[in-house]
Amino acid sequence: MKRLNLFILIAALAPLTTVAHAEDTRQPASPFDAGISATHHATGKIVKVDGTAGMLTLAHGPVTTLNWPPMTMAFAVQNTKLLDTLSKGQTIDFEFTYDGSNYLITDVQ
Ligand SMILES: [Cu+2]
Repeated sequence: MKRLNLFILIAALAPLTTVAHAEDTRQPASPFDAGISATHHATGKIVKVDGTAGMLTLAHGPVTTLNWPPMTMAFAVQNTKLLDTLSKGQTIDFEFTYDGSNYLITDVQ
């Protein structure tokens, strides 16, 4: 019976390993899992504003809809004019989506 319980535990943990791997490569496990048109929400502190590249680097909190832990990463910004209103050290609530190649910020509150 113990052996069976261990097997069930391993089987239950296996999908988590897949999620962790997908997270490492910044690629969704599948379009369905990533919800290509889905909008995700998070809170983050601005680490870098790059107006030239149109990128925002954020130390963001967990993103439950993507099974993401807190991390620091760069996001593309859909409306780059937003970057003029943002500065390093600011904490923002933001929404983003995956456009097929980048995580793209679509709204900042
Ligand atoms: Cu991230």
